[in-house]
Amino acid sequence: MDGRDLVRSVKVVGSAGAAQGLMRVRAAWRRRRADAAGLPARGAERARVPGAVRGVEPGPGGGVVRFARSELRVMVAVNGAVFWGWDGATAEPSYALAGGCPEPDPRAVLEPDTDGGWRVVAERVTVAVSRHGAVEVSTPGGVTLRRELPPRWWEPVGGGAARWMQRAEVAADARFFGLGGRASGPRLRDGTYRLWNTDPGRAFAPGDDPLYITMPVQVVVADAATHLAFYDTTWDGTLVLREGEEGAGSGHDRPGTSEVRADGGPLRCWLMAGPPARVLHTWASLTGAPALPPAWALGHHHARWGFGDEQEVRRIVDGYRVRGLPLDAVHLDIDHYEAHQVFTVDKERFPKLPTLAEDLRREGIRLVSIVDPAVKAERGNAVFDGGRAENAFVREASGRLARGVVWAGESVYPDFTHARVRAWWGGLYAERLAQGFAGFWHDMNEPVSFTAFGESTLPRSARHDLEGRGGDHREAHNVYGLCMARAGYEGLRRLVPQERPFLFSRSGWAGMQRYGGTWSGDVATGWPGLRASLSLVLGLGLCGVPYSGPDVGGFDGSPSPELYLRWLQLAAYLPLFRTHAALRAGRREPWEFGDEVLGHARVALVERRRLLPYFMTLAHLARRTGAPYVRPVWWGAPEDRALRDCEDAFLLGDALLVAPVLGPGADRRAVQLPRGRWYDTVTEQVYDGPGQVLVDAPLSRIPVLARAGAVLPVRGADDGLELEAWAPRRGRSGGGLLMPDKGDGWDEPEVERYVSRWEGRQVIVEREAEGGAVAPSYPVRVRGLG
Ligand code: NBV
Repeated sequence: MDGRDLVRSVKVVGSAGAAQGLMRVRAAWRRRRADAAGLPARGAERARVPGAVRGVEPGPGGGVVRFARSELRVMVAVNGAVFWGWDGATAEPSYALAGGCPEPDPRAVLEPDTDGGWRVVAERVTVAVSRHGAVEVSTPGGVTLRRELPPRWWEPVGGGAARWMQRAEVAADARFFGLGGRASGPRLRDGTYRLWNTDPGRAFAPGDDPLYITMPVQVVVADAATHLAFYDTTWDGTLVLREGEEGAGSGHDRPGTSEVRADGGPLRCWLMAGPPARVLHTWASLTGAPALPPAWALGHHHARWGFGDEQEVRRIVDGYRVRGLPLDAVHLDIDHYEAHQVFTVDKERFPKLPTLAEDLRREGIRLVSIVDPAVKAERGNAVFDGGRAENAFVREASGRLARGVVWAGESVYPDFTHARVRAWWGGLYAERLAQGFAGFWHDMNEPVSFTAFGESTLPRSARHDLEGRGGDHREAHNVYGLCMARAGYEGLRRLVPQERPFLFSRSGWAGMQRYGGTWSGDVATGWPGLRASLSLVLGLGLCGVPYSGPDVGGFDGSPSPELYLRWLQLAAYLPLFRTHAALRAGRREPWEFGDEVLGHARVALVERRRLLPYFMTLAHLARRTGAPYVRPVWWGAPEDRALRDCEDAFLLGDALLVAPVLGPGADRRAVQLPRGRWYDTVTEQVYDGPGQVLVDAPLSRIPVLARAGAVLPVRGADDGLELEAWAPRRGRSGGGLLMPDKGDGWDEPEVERYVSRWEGRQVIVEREAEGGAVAPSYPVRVRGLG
């Protein structure tokens, strides 16, 4: 920490000190009073189960099965996804679904099953409903993927939201993934996972759960197939997972179990099965295609809470330039606001922000602004006054504005679940654009209100519009960040229609990928934090959110030079590649860790820039197919159990396998390889999978392996496109894709398909075209020829 950092942090802590302390105590009491008055008292409850089957009513894609005390709607959609909803629950309204409920599959019909049950037989799945309401989904070959036992409800005798519980069984060999961004994954071990978006309030490590993004989305990988199950309720809940055991008691398998409990909301579920790529494709067709970032957002970003002023930003940018380190974006945190108020600028420290932005833009560097949802509740604050005139802020049940406390002091919160409020908020980004910002970083949108005790968010009784349906924060909390992202995204689409919005958000929910990405949040500096970073990116990708990344170096404290370097080397292969740290944390510029680290960091940064066309192609593929850029190593072979249990490596697209170093002192590491031949991309040494191999991992680099036959687009020496091809095995062929992208805008590039094959003693790369293969129009470099 330098002298100026110290002064700044003392100022912040000092000002946060007494005044904020008092505010937080008041806010905590206010919250408690609001809920005491505004929430229905939890009185006596009546338990209920569906009871016995009474009859059916066939309908499109399935139908309704009636039970003594409930009814179950089952529908198989044309995209192969299965929907079921109890108590009359329909697929809509839903914050997750993109284009509404998909069309039912006309070929799927409800027919009687044995034992008085019913079943729907479709092309890819069979859904059997037992006469007491168990729902079993199996493959066409008859292997059970998931068996949901009859649910249970607890209804308040005096009326109100019913709690419910649904227990499911999966294969004994199954592994669980997903549930949003979890620090302890990617494989979710036995335990209880809460479904309530939460700012942990400090830098988090793998033990911290829940975090900013929770989703009732689980990806289950088993020998028979992979499936994704989504319980579409936004209410607070928990998921208890327990892996099964093969040959457990007297040789019988014990199935894996998932038990979901929710405090309310509809009991409804979507399930899609198949190979991982198809599962994610179906999920994206249901919840929306991931937003396509502009090309610059796939480069390197440097952020900092507490840049101080314009001079310091320029000093850092110069630091990158003079050392030949690629830089594509600089992020300004809340300290560039006037007194921490959103949509303002501290004119003393940033007197000419638009000029700074323009100067940076000339060097190819974009400015990104943090955007916090809370608005300082003070007359004269234009956003507050404007929002009041719009009746935009969340109110308590009493009708008073719901006030919380954030950096700027007592604040109010826009109700992003209201279309009119979203439109108003989206318009405010005009001010940011006029300041020269090109991208947006949504923070504190769980949403956070600092509090002396109790939960640091809005009162549960606070009222929300919920798209006109009306409800309270119990239902709106988990989608607050999602709806804020929608407001920002749609605002930017209106304000700059010719550009792709770049937005990433700390909190969110199923479907958030439609509006942008996310980042790790305040990951703790330390080796466990580094591991958590990868867990988050992998888990979110499997939940349909392909663009994310950690704070390189960790959010707090000071990483050792080795840790910093290993973090940077990993993040160079993650979609969001951003260095960031807290106000009082140590420096994070690559030159602050000595010459050796600087040299190796340069290699990682330059390599990332070289891979940009590949990243851009992966971004397009994510949008078209739902496949995340960063995939677990089991992606192509979920039946390989050793891969399923491998958590310390990942596939970047089809071509690369990245094996980061996640602990100190390594100079080699073990890598679990999928089937096929792999080349170390630096030494070109050959490894054959499947199986475990030891590879070199000197401080200078992390192992990155290329798949034999792969063709990937990269940036050549003269900045033009080049194709890098890795020799296929003799007698085999390979290939790869390129989506030529203009960097921004809405042109739909055509997919270019390349094939690699041996011809005599040469490896040839050709482009597939109508009427036969043609020579590529880019230079080709073949590697791995030994
Ligand atoms: O805006 C300040 C920080 C930000 O740097 C960080 O990335 C966010 O996750 N923000 C949280 C609020 C303060 C956290 C202590």
